[in-house]
Amino acid sequence: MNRRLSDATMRSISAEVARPSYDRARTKAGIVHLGLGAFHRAHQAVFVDDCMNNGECDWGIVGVSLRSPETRDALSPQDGIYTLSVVDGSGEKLRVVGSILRSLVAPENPQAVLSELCDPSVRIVTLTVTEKAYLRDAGSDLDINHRDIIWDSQNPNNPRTLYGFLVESIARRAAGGTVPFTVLSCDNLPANGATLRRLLIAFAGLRDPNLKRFIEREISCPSSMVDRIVPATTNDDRTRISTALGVSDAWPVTTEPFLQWVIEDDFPSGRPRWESFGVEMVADVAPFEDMKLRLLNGSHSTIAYLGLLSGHATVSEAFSDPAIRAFVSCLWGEAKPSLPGGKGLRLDAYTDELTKRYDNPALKHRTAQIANDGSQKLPQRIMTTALDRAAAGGSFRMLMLTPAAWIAACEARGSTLPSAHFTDPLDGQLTAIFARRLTSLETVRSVFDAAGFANGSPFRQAFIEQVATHLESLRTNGVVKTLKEGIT
Ligand code: CS2
Repeated sequence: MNRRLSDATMRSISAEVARPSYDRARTKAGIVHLGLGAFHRAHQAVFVDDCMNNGECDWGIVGVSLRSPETRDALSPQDGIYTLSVVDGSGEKLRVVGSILRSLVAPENPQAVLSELCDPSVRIVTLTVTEKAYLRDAGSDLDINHRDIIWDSQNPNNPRTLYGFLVESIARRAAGGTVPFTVLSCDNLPANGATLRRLLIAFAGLRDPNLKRFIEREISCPSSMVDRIVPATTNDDRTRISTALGVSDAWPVTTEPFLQWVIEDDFPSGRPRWESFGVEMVADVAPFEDMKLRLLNGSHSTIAYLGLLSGHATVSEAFSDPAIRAFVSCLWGEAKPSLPGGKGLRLDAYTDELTKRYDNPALKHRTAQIANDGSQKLPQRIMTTALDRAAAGGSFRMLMLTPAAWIAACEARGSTLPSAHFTDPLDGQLTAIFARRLTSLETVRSVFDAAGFANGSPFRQAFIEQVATHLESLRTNGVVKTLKEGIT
């Protein structure tokens, strides 16, 4: 199939496929998005497409990849449009999304990105850059010794990091009398807006105290909780979806029906009417964020590592393993008392729904995909939950099985798992630790040191001992026996 999906061919695709009702030639960009991955295209871009379908056509998106050109290379010949495929046991629904107007690759042309960010029509910058792009040190402050942070603080016109781009464009807009944009983090970090703001201010302080004060005074960074499970697109997805369309789509995205976005309503320069399409605009996102990070993401990482150790390639496969399923239920039992509940947050209903979502047989969400970057994810998914439980005198035994499974899965790479099956920013240090063939206790202590887990907490030693007990069991008895003993 040679004809590509594009503005021109969109008219000829199967009538069953939904598509933009607005004229894309008459749209304008109001949002710049940093981190143009599949998640953004199955989540924020869909809500914006809803708003554009409803007549709000000046909120189009300029998508920016901070690293690789693949998404831009796939989308540009298609005029930025792509297919969203929503799957569950009952079938597949296709929709062409038109909200991404153009895409850029930051390392190829940082000036073009700065110029989009300085466009007065742009009033919001959204981000899905993943945990590690926030460049935090072990104490969660800005890693001022990171080479890209040093570069960006000395080369404002040629940035590499999200901070370099944001701070330079904020400065240029201020100098030109353009209203500031709102910066909306959509990453899985606790208090993502406040965290981003703190790091942004720290970076600005490296450049100029006046700029730092300007950001403190003028820049709004609302927090948000985003939720939708979006597996990486496969070639099977490309072929199946292109066949259904009758034209070829080089990068469709496949996802589940579930979709949630909760946003702190603080947009001084305006925003789309997202609330018309199910977005919850609230005063405080924290309870939603904690619930999602601790119950969804915490169990997701757990299923990923236990699944990998048990030979399961996808979440639905791992979750139908009775030992893993029973363990996850106990893990939720241990995590829930750390959450407030109430205020419409019904924790049992939430985990019942999660059970259904994980069971979705049509979603081929690879355990190896979720396993990436564990050292960056476990602090907010597992450690803070355990710290809260410990401080309240509660149990953290189940929770500590997740870091043990993470360490065991990292250790298994190159033997029972392929060597680059998943990756982590700490891989260099982890490989060196494993090469020393240490006892479980020494291994866990070294990994906690490297990752900064529970740093400064009075419970750190108890955590290390509990993780070591689980790791020893995983090493000698395997997953099934460890889980059985872990939940009795
Ligand atoms: C997952 C998340 O890959 C991962 O780490 O846990 O991407 C998860 O699928 C989303 O947060 C769901 O909203």
